[in-house]
Amino acid sequence: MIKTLDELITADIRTIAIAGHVRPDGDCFGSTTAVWSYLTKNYPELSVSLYLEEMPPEFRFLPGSETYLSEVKDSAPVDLFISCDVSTVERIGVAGELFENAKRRVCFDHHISNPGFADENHIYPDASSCAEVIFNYIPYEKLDLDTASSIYTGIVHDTGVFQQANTTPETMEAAAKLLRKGVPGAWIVDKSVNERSHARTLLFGAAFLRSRLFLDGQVVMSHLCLSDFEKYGCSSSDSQGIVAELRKTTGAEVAAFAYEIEPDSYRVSLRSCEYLNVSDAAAHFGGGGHVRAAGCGVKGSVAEVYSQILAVLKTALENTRASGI
Ligand SMILES: [Mn+2]
Repeated sequence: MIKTLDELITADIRTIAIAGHVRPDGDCFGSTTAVWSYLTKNYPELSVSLYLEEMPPEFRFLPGSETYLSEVKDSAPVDLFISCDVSTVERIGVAGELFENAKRRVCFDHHISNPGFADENHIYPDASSCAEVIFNYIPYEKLDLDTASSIYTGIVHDTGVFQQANTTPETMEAAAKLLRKGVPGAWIVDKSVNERSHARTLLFGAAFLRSRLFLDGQVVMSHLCLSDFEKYGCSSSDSQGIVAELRKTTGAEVAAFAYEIEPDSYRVSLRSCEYLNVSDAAAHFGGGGHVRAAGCGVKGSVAEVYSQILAVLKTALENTRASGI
């Protein structure tokens, strides 16, 4: 097993592709741009391409935001493919075909549901974020400010700004070391987490007004339809953060938030507070994620989505109680 990213760069490697997952989040952007930044600075002789779906404006301060690719233009096999924060092979975003043909495939991740789909898998379910995993593969003395800022961004996003249970002493130690490199921590949080358009504030409001309690208040659930996104001039990625707000509801162990991505096809985000394993619940629908944060796709009308999700959560809550966890 390698200990640093440098050990990946063997003499036979000329071309590298780095990729994150579909519907990228802050950890996906942070971890992939960290690897891209580190490799392009330290190995200028190599051809290093970064593949990402559209990067929203709040992440455009990250390295690579000017040069990333959203489609594969040259499908020649790459010598090394690096996936970051991708939990299953199906979730490799725009660079899927490059993964299939790559000569060597390496995965860095922290998803407990990751089956180890690459040739070499570096999966740490106890790490807060893939960015924290990447931090541990970069020699501290070689860590530059751009790369450090990317890692900090990934950690901030996957921990809900150090508020979630996945924030460990190791996470805080990594964050402290990143700040010592000069990372503008408060600015990154304001720019990429706190700031939002007024349209998005209205979208959040619509979801909050529609939220309801179920199962004796153990579950809080809401949804947004395609028509809502259209009404407020928002895209589905603008709904990120709604489920985390719902989760703050007093008495609710689980928050579920469904948003329509195609007619009668919903993406459902699940968050739990103290004991329910939402990764298992999401797996009922072919999804996955983490113990306290997971997601899945569910087809049907909005009423059907509610009934399917609530049925699985009801059983999961009953089984969890029965096993005394
Ligand atoms: Mn992540």
